[in-house]
Amino acid sequence: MDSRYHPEQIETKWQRRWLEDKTFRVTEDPDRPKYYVLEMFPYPSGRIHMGHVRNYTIGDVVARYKRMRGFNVLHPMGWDAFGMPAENAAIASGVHPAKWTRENIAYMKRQLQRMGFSYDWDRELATCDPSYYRWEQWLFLKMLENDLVYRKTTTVNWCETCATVLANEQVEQGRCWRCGDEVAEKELPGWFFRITRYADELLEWTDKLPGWPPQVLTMQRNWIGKSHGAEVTFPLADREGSITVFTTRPDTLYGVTFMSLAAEHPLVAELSAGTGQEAEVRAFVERVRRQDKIRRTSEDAEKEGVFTGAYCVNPLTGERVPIYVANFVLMEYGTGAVMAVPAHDQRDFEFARKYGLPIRVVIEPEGRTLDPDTMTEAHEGEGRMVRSGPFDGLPNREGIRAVIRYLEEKGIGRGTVNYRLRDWGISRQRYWGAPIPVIHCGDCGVVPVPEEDLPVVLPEDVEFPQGRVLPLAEIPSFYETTCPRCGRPARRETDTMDTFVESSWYFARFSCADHDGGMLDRKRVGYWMPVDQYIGGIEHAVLHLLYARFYTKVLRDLGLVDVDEPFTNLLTQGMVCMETHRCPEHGWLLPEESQDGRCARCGAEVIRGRVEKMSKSKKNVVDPEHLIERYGADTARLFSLFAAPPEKDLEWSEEGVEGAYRFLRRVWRLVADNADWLRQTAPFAGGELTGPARALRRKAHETLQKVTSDIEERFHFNTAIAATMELVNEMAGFSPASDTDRQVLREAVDLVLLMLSPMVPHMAEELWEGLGHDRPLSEARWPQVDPEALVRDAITVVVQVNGKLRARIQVPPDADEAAVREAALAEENVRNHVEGKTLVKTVWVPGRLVNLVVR
Ligand code: ANZ
Ligand code: ZN
Repeated sequence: MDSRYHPEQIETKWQRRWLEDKTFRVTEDPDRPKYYVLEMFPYPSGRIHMGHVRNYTIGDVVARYKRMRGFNVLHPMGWDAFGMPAENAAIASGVHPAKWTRENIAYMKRQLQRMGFSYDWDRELATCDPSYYRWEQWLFLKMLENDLVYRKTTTVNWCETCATVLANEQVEQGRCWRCGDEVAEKELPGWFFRITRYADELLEWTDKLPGWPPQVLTMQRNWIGKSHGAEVTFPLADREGSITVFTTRPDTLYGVTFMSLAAEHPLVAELSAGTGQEAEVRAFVERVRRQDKIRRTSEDAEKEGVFTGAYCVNPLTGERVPIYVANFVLMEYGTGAVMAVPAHDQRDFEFARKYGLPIRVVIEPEGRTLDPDTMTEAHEGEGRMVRSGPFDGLPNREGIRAVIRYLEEKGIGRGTVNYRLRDWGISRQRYWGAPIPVIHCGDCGVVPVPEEDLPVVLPEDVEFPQGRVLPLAEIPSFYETTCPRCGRPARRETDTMDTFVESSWYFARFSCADHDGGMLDRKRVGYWMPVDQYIGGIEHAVLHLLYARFYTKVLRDLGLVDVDEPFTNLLTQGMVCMETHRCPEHGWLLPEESQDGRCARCGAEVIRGRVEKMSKSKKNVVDPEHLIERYGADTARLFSLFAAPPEKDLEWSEEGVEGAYRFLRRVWRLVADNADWLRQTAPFAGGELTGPARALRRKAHETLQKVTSDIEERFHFNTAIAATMELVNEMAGFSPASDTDRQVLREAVDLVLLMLSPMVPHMAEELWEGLGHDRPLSEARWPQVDPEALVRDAITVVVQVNGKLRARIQVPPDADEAAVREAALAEENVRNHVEGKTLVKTVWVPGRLVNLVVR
């Protein structure tokens, strides 16, 4: 065996072998326990980045480890291949999105293979393939039949320049996040998934997912946002009609001093007509509708409004209440109308102060009297009801229930539940997505594409004009069709589906990726689902995971899967971070553009910035490909596992990488340099041991015990690796003097290779083979701790006299202070220092040290 470590040769060799032998291909085997580990599949952007390396390495260690533990492991990989970047690339360079995507997939697949990940490539799928999205279209039709999809016209944010709908998050101060042009509101029909029908179940299950990080569950709960409260009807003053509000605080009804409507509320125009406020209201409404909703509702946003000139009546007090339009009220939530209680709601408080509206305290906190004139903020907390007619004196929690009962009796309101969750709008006016399989007919209306006509294939043989992408609505050869029902000319739907739809079921499809008799092969899905361990970024904590959970429930209710939830355990890995570097002249610098603290181009002193998530925009990135070329995949893997526990952020450091590489070289040499005799020596198989051999064997098995529990219980690979490093150190310092010693070292070498094999599989395989094993490590089982090896029959205790080291003694591990003192005094060197003096005190640090204080 070459005594030098050559990762590039070893890695190519083993990667080829795994691929040729299909080592990691799996089939369903009812006799073996299954384990399904899945990393969030990537968008094929072109090249993998360090975030992928980290995510996929973690998953790979889990997959390989579980395999060694005897599980039948499913570990698949695929491509989340539809989406905007492909179209942006088309706009920028004229290359077809399909071509761009497929080339990226090929390139990234090679990169993943160079990392040595143990995927079953036979299950690879790309969501842009008709063989994938045809089933998505099929499910769309099933959902349509079951009233889980509907079409409605809504007001959307529309960017004319980009010719697309923008999500609220993509509108920044009224402008498009991409092109910066002003965003308009537009009435547009679109397709919606009825996720709200599952709101309660999605919420309930957040309490039944103990394998998920609690903060992710909290984010899911908040997103669903279930609020208990009441709807209360306020009749309009001086005219017919009424306004219904949603409130979570019916106990504050007596404190209402005005009413706030959303700018989009249908009554706004009517109420202000003829009041003299008309023009002002119209101007305000127009301005507010341009503000983005995230900002409108953020706590620190300026509360603004305008009086409509009209009044309504408080149904409990009969008082007249002025009606305002306010920017912080959203039409999409509740009823789009808020009964304002400035004494007990902070937004209303700020609004009232600004516009000089009255504040009336109706909830008095324990032991305090609130004065509306001097209050500096709303009292949103608990208290007793005051100035509330028949409810005076009630604790407000009870008051909520009492007021609701009263409203229901009088027929002016009712208890209700509200969700923040909205139905999922899946329509995108984009080319590069899965076509929505319906046809619009002038006579028959919306007609589903017949099942036998699926898939509705995205036309790929289109010429793209320079500088912009063509939506399907501009491709007549696509949309011109005939009605499947009446045969007359009709028009295909030209919206494509949100790409989150594809990622909502790919995990189930991996169970049976080649199935063409249906969307899912029930038997195989039954064997593999749910995913036992899902691993991915926290940025998907809300939408992707919620949609995937929703879809799983839909699939279940349509009889396609048997599980309630898709992912039993979830690990959200931290970010890969790195220091940023900037030149005053040349801006952000790549790591290699800064040398010894100076800009490589102009020599100016580099400004070192914060450690931040690696991002192209700040150039604090390292290309995994360079890392692999320079050190090999095993070093890249080991570093990303060793630098931090998986859920924490990882700070990239060149020294850390060097350290990982050095360690691997050290292991390599330890085995290679001794390969000749190691090969001839059988691993120690039990029996009496003494001295250093015994200690080494104990260390080896203690390490195995720790590594096993670090991986098994918490996926704390970093501490597992640290323990293995310690063991390797001890092995390097051990010089075998007998056959037994050699057997002990041989056993320890085998253990190290077994323990390292999930993390650095190439090197471990190569050394394993070099030692003469006839089966590869990929078939090996995880080793067992030998309890015998762990037994400690003596521990070493340091003996000091007046703080100076005088001896080291061996005592039984459970020896108490008296026994240790006695043993210490039996040592000659200790006796010499205490004889003739008085022992005044004994300091005993159990298991480690005894200090005899004498005078
Ligand atoms: C009166 C009141 C008094 C309220 C009080 C709060 C405190 P959550 O908990 O998020 O469900 N609200 C209702 N619809 C709204 C809308 N479309 N836009 C903005 N705010 C709206 O919040 C429910 C509360 O938010 C409701 O209870 C309402 O204000 C406001 F001391 O009603 B409350
Ligand atoms: Zn028709």
